[in-house]
Amino acid sequence: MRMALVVTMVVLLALVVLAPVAVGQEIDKKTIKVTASAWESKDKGGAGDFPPELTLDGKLDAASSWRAEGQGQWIQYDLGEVKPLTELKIAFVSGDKRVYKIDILASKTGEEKSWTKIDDKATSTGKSADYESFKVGGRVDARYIRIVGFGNNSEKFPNWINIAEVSFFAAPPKPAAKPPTSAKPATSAQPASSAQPAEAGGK
Ligand SMILES: [Ca+2]
Repeated sequence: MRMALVVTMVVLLALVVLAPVAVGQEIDKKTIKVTASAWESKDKGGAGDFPPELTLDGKLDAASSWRAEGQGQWIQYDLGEVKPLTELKIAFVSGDKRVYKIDILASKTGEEKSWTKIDDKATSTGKSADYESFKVGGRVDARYIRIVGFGNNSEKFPNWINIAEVSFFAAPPKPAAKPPTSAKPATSAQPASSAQPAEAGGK
């Protein structure tokens, strides 16, 4: 009897511990706009065209990437509105062979002085060409995200930033607000959830 109880407790505990923690929901890439400081293109003598839009097409292969040469080249995303970002995932070209160095910055307005660095000289693992996760200090409210490249450790192309794909994740939306159709008195007063403290502010 007692054994059964223990087993039950262990199973319940495991269920609680293993329950997936919702980091965030992926933002639909079709709603994101992107631009960049520069990119490799045929008309500038490049091997092909690698504009920033190729980081939002869902394809991780090298042919579908943004590529730019030089320290400090950047790619910038506009999420359309300020969103509570929880995570970024970046897939680098030859990410299983190269360690890339990047800064990640966030802004609510995109204005020059509004940028906050949320990752300072972060590095990719050099072990995966798949998505790699970059935390954003727990959570950061941002509309614009800029990734700045500072080269990689390859011998042939150390000055390049080559990103195959980027995905953005935001905290789930708050419980749906009642549609403003009903003229009933507002019995469901605004829950205290709108007063979330910025507990996990970007550091
Ligand atoms: Ca791509």
